[in-house]
Amino acid sequence: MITDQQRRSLLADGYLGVPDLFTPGEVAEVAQRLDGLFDRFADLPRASVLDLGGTGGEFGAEVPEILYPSSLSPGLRRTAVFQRGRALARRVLGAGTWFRFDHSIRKPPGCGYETVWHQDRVHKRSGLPERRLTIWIPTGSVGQEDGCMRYVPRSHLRGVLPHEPVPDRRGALRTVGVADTDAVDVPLPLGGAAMHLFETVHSAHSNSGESTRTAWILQFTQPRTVLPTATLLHRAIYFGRTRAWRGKGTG
Ligand SMILES: O=C(O)CCC(=O)C(=O)O
Repeated sequence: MITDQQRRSLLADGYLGVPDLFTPGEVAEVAQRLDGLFDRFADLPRASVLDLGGTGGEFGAEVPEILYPSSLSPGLRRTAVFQRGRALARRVLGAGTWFRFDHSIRKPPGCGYETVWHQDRVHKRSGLPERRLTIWIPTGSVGQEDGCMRYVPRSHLRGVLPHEPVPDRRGALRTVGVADTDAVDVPLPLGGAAMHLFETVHSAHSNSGESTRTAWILQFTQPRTVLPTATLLHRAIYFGRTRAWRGKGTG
């Protein structure tokens, strides 16, 4: 768990790196489940997969992303990593905090794509006032060369900033005018996690290393509000499209 001082630092700077949130065994359980999904990436429901690489690249080979992996492999929500992540989010955001979304992004060795600068709030569908905490959990140690996260300190205090589409990148929206020199890298050992707030400007490095970089990313929100019709509809369509796959014994 995090200390009072770490909580204050997260709320003041908009991000926090914690080196020792989980044991290697706890992370290994998550890694095994995510690997099982990435191994079957081509067979996953269309609604569950994206590729964040170049528009001309081979889908699934560049920067594969799985949406709601814990719906496809429900055992993920029973892991110590999920339980502790949720407890941490409640400690940071307070009562009424609930799990909103998870995804997993993989960068194969030599992946030349950085995750572009952005604020998560820009991708928000509803106009509801809410606070969110993202917990980014790598399945191995990560340094700059492997694709660790980086943050612009205190950028969450600047409101929603202008974003622009990125030519030749699938679906990417980039915060306008961020300089790399504004940023702080957050390398992590195995068992560590990086976390940030909804408005914090962040990105992740490309993976010039020799290991596959996989991260499980959990988003928690507060307060728990009635979801708007469009969001409910979107979720219903997603869960409808993935129902058949969920029955295939992924635990
Ligand atoms: O894992 C990555 O490359 C980036 C993750 C990220 O930016 C996010 O979850 O908002």
